[in-house]
Amino acid sequence: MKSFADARLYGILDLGYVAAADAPDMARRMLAGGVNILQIRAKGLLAPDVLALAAAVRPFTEAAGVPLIINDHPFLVPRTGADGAHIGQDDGPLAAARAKAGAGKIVGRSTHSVEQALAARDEGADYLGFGPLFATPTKPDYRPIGLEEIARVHAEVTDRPIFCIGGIKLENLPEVIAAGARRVVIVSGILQANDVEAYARTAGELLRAKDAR
Ligand code: TZP
Ligand code: MG
Repeated sequence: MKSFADARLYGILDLGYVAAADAPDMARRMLAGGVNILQIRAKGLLAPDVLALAAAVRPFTEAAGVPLIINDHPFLVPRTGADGAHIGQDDGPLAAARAKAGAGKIVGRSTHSVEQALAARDEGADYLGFGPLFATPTKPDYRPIGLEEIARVHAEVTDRPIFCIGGIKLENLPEVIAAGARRVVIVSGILQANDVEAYARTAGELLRAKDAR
């Protein structure tokens, strides 16, 4: 598996946008476009269906050397051979998720403020989601953070990868990067692109260009 620390573009296979039957092929296209992490997010599915989906996607992430993360259901991680779990603010202590996911697995947490980011760091999250930066139909009912807090969260949390998320598209990615983001999650932008592979590749290039500066 490629280094998690090098990851810049985090893609989410969100079944709010993709039919389950199309999900493995969508995963293949996202990986061909170079997403560095792939999460399965299937809010409406029961655990057995998430398990089946993870089993179908797993060969693609494995071939690409990309970590497969399961949103919610940390207990599915050892059963599917996934690489980790992602939990939200309402999903209990990180240690409980880590115990279910198993030794050596990645556990990340969604955060919606700098204070939550510090708390997630302190409880040992392997990475943080930080957002939504902008209002987004993928996660309605959340107040957008805006761009100003990006610099502050990176100044305060320096020892954990931070993935900015929420309403990020190719159109606004340059300003998100200019505001201080090094890593991002793009959900609907990638999943609704005419050319998924090209969209992801362009996003990855924009993020890597920042490293070269
Ligand atoms: N957490 C914060 S915003 C968000 C999640 C899961 C959704 C991001 O989706 P999109 O479509 O890239 O705005
Ligand atoms: Mg959750």
